[in-house]
Amino acid sequence: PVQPDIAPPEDVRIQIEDDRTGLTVETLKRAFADNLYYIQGKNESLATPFDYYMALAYTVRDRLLHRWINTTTTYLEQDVKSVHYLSAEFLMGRQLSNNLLNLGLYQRVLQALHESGLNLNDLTVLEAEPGLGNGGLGRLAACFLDSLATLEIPAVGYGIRYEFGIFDQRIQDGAQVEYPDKWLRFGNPWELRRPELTAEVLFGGYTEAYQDAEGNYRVRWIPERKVLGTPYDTPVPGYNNHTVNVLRLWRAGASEEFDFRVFDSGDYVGSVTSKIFSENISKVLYPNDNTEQGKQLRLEQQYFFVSCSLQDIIKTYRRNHQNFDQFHEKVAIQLNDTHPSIGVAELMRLLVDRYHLGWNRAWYITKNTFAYTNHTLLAEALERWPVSLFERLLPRHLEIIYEINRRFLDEVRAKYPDDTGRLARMSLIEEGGEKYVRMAHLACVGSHSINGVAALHTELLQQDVLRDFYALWPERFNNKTNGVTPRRWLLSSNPKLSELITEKIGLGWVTQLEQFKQLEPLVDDAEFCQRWRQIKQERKQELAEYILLYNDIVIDPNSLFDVQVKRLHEYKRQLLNVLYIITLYNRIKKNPNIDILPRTFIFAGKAAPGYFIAKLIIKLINSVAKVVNNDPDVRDRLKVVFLEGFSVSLGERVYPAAELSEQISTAGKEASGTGNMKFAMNGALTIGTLDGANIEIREAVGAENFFLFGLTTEEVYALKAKGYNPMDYYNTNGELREVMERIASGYFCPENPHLFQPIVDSLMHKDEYLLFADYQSYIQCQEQVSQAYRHQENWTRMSILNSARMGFFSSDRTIREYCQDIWKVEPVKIDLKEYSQETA
Ligand code: B1N
Repeated sequence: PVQPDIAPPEDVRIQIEDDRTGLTVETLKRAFADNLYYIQGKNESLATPFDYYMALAYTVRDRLLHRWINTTTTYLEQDVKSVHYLSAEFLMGRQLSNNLLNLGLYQRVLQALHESGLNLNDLTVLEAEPGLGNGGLGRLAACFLDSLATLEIPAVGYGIRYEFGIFDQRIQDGAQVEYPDKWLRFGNPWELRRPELTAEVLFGGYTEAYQDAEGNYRVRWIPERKVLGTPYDTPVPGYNNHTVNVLRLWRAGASEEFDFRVFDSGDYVGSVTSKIFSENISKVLYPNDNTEQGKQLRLEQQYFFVSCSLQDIIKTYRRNHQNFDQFHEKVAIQLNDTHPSIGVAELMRLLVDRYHLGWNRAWYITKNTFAYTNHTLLAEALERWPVSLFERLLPRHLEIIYEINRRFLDEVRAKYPDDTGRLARMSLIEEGGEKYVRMAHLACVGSHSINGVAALHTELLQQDVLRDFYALWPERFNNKTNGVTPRRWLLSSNPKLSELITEKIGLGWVTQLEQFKQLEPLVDDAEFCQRWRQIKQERKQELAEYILLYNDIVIDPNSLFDVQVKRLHEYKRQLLNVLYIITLYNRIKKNPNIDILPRTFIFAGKAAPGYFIAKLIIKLINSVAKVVNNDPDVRDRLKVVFLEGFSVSLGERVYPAAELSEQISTAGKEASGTGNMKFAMNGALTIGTLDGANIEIREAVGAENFFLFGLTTEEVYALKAKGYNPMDYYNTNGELREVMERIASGYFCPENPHLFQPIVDSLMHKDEYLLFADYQSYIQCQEQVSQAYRHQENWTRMSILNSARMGFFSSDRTIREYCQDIWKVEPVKIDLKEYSQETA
């Protein structure tokens, strides 16, 4: 709301008002009333707040449409090169506010609603969040779409329209309980169904060789079943321009309402069941972050959306081209991790089997079209599919993968004669016991670019997980440090801070975040610092009210807000944070009068439903909370809060209120992190390890404005190599021992004293993520944090410097780098000339 709305163009202002395009307060009001009546079928005396939300959403969507149509037409007519971002996840967050801000309509809609006696915020919170992703990977895809549209880059996001997104998390009796996410229950006003663009996807069956009329050897795939994919399009407007790109999500359906052969034979139920099988493909998002489940349905999902998307891309390309000669010059496809990497084999199949290109030509086009982003080094997340499953589900693709592998291994053999170890390591097929297809290898071989998501991560890819590929093709590797969009993560979620910043440096930062460095001199401006501090205080106050409402916990808005919000995973070490809380608790129990900085520890995050230890950690956090929050000795100096249902929307409330950002993963495990960037942009200081993008954040904000602790990646490797024994630390650290004894004693769960034994055992006997090794360093670092927080003026100074130096971490910078180095795409200006002519 801080930026002035874009002025309606002259010609729009004078034309006969159109309820679907008009941008004045008057037309907005009329359109809103019209949509309420004709779409929701309500008048003011019947309408619920949700009806008002829907009427407003349609009012906004109407105003997106002519920009959207114009953008599509312009791309087609100018035959531009486009980016196609293939991702199994898009965590878009709510659309209404974002679209209002990007369209420059926020103030006028505020006004129009006000004149109708309504409050915009009351309506925006009614929007169901499309939670079509797990965490960082899915949210990154959403930030990228915002930056692509803002940078006026022709781009399409392709994915799956899951009927159920990431589960709804509720905390019952301290434990996570999962509920289905019925986000489509009341309808989705932002999407347009496009049944005319339905694609067919084939599964199963067998292949056979044949000779065509010219005597060429060809292969035919005789599939066993067919599924239809129908696209649902969501507009993606750029900020303050006329570009509206599209997010195209595929929904699976049966190819025939009834299979008549089965129907005739009397198996009515069987025929309906087969329809349900097809619809299952887009039913639910797999709720694992950074781990693979290896389920057949997941491979079906991947192939389903990739095949639909590639057919769609080819269809669009062929509107302007007779042959495939320029395909890679017009089409860039980014693989968001290996989830869409079956695309390499699918494009080869389409080019060779359907369009009859020769293998070498098809391979050249494929390699120059695809690029691959790796998002994790964790072994348990690397995708591999049993060859037997592939054979059953995608027999033709398996043949193509074997042929790609045969030629690839010839290349390896030519460069490294007699190196059978290397051949086995690099092969697309993992041998020895059950055979697997290695999807990361397929992605590497089939792409001209391979990138990691932070400097350290790319370095480790090159030296470790993909070192053989780096040795063979060093020129394919590059780093693209992640970023986040300042539109959602500052302008929209922290309007008061945005207003203050804009007052001082103007609005340019919204698209040029580097301009934030102009804030640096203001750290010496006492009035500015005081206002900065004041705004943080107001956000803390608001979060305190939220916590009172939802958790029924009273927290002190003057305490240090120490926040760890992210997926629950052992490598992220929420447990290390808990060990510190218990350390403080033990100190208080020993000496109730100890001078301790008041702190509120805020956690949020979902655990994969099948991840036993992660769910037990949630239960431990809540059990510790119950004890700490209610022990009179603590005297409210410590509070522990677990917010249920972490989501994009909840993040929008939490980041602006945070003062300390916990980024405490074991060095070498977190590929990048992106929450770390959202916190720092909003003026939180980081306590963190030298992991992922933390390293670059620390370099940017200055070591003196960052709380560093813990082992480096090299030290982690060295410690593991020499044989890590957690008991070495346990035996020599009294406070650590007392913390573990406190947990093991059943103190936090008297009704079930052995409940947390699995956590105790896993730390004492294995401690895979080196919590004990980093414990002392973390405790000491937290003491430095406490000391620093007592000097409020200097803390505020550090807070401002953190924000001011975050320019690099805008996803606009990341996307500019992808465009220049990988995609070779240029901005395309969209003007609304055509619209003016039509309506003049
Ligand atoms: O991708 C983010 C990074 O900032 C995080 O560090 C990284 O952990 C995250 C399988 C994943 N890596 N891998 C996944 C998600 C779902 C799934 O089924 C793996 N998520 C990340 C953005 O680069």
